Amino acid sequence: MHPQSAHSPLQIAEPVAQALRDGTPVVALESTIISHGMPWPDNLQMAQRVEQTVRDSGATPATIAVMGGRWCVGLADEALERLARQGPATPKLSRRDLPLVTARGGDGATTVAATMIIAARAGIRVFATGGIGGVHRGAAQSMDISADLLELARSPVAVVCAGAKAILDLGLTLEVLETQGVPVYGWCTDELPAFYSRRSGLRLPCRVDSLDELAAALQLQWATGLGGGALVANPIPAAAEIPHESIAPVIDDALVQAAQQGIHGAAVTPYLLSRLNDLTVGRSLAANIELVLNNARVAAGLAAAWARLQPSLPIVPVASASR
Ligand code: PSU
Ligand code: MN
Repeated sequence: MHPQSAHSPLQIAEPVAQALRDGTPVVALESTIISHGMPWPDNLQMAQRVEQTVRDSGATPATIAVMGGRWCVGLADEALERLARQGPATPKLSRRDLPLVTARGGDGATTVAATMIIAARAGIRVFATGGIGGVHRGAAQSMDISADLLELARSPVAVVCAGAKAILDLGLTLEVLETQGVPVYGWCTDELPAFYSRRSGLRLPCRVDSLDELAAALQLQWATGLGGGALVANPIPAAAEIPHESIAPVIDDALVQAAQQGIHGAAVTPYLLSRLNDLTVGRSLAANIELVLNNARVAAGLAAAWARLQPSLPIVPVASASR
């Protein structure tokens, strides 16, 4: 049985529900990256390629969004295309936004935070994205700290990402994760990756080189009641990376422009990503797509390792028709 009922907004698509019943690997995917993170039609292509990559890696993809007030886990092709076409016209939903949009029967694209909440409700433990939100530069003044970081301390989901987005203050982002007690695992790396670049110069407390070991750590975290989520930091493939020296000045320009335009709140991240895409003539977008695909592969492997660890469910005897 999965947690869908007349009183729950949760709506799990059949292939995902089937995989959850069977205990086969499932990977959650977010939708803000589609509607606010990339331009049409690259966003649709990216979303379809990520789902296909998850399938090719032996797991079932579950793209999550709010549609007509339903918390949809797994989107049909038409729904995915509609979301991609509408772009930023679909509101970006974080934890705070879920109750009212759901009550009004509205639509929304879920951020990392909102996707974690819905994935956890559906029983999905592994989620792939590009980069999480984090502590913005100048946060001492603006107090702009993504709700993604606090959600990582609450919802029991492992988030595979390429680090926090390079537009952020990565050092402060790690500090907040530490304060919140969120395990940050470097996947085959000793350093926090910097989204477009493989290295940030910031050392991580733990490096992991085995997905089985990672799954065992997650199992322990949840079985012991520690709760909360975990971050798996997976560097962008070397062939797709933009070296720190080339992207850093462009990010600085984009940040100045955002300040001049008075952009703030939830609009900051989408604004910066689209400015970077213009300023790098599409190179940042290409890197962003490659790192998401790379995260999808690792997440599918982790979901498989997680599935192997789960005890198989007892077979419920079915009442026999004959006596
Ligand atoms: N990663 C990407 N592109 C994105 C995002 C992440 O590669 O567009 C989105 C995620 O949905 C993340 C959100 O949760 O940006 C962070 O927004 P904010 O900083 O407003 O919390
Ligand atoms: Mn913010």
